[in-house]
Amino acid sequence: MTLISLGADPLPSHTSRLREIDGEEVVIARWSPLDAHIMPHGGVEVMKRIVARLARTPASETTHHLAPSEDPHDPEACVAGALAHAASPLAIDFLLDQRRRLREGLSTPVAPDHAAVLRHLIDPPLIVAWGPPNVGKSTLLNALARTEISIVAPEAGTTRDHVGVLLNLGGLVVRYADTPGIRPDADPAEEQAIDIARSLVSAADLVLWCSDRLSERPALPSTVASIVPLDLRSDLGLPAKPAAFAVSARSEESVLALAFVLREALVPIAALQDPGLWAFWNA
Ligand SMILES: Nc1nc2c(ncn2[C@@H]2O[C@H](COP(=O)(O)OP(=O)(O)O)[C@@H](O)[C@H]2O)c(=O)[nH]1
Ligand SMILES: [Mg+2]
Repeated sequence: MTLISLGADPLPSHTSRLREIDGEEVVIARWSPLDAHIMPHGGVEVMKRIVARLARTPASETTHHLAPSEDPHDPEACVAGALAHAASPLAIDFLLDQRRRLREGLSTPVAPDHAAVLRHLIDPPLIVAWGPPNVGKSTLLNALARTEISIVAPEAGTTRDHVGVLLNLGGLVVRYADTPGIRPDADPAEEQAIDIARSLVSAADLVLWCSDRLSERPALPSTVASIVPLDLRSDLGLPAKPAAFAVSARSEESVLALAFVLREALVPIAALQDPGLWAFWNA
């Protein structure tokens, strides 16, 4: 999202609408006769294209990323700031509704466990795949990125704390880090990669604990916030005692089902449907 000066645009102040700019659907909210926020539903690449397109018009970009919580005494400004840099499309409606709740004087807060996970709408949570080599971890990432779930910003350095690939899992943008897997005869370069993987696991919001029908799930190197055990390459068969979510990269249906499970594990629908006030500026 970006804040721009639009010049002579007919959209009245304090209104918003859906528009198409170069084939991309965007929400435009006009705050004053000269300024508007543009919220593309795509990722960073889409935003870059829109900014480039606007550069060829009388509009000028005035700033990126209003910092949230700039003034905790002005919750509406905090919501506008969070809207400006929220990573997930799912955040837009939820944050806009917070504004309505503020205006209606609602003071009942969202449940504390919901408040914690809703933070993921603004700052993409980290998913790390951990498991032995050759069970299909990298292929799974490719499969996730090739379905309706898009890669949002493949190049490094495009967001704060960017690690891995940004994926849009049905409206929730996540950072996804693939890891090489532990090999007993690892060379020094592999050891280094495994050390990095260990530190990623300890920083993860969710670990995909992977194996396939023939392999064991390797011990996790640290405690983690949340774990989803996976049996990968399920089209080749399942373990004798299946106790995990079965996925085959060859089945788009199972990959989409996994995306839903991951989204639900990170930001459950119940949190999105919490009717309370999400006072994240006080957190
Ligand atoms: N049949 C089948 N083969 C797969 C699947 N996923 C990966 N593979 C194959 O398994 C091998 C190892 O996959 P890879 O993603 O490199 O494993 P990683 O080392 O865990 O990242 C490759 O030959 C893949 O083509 C799957 O879902 N089904
Ligand atoms: Mg791999």
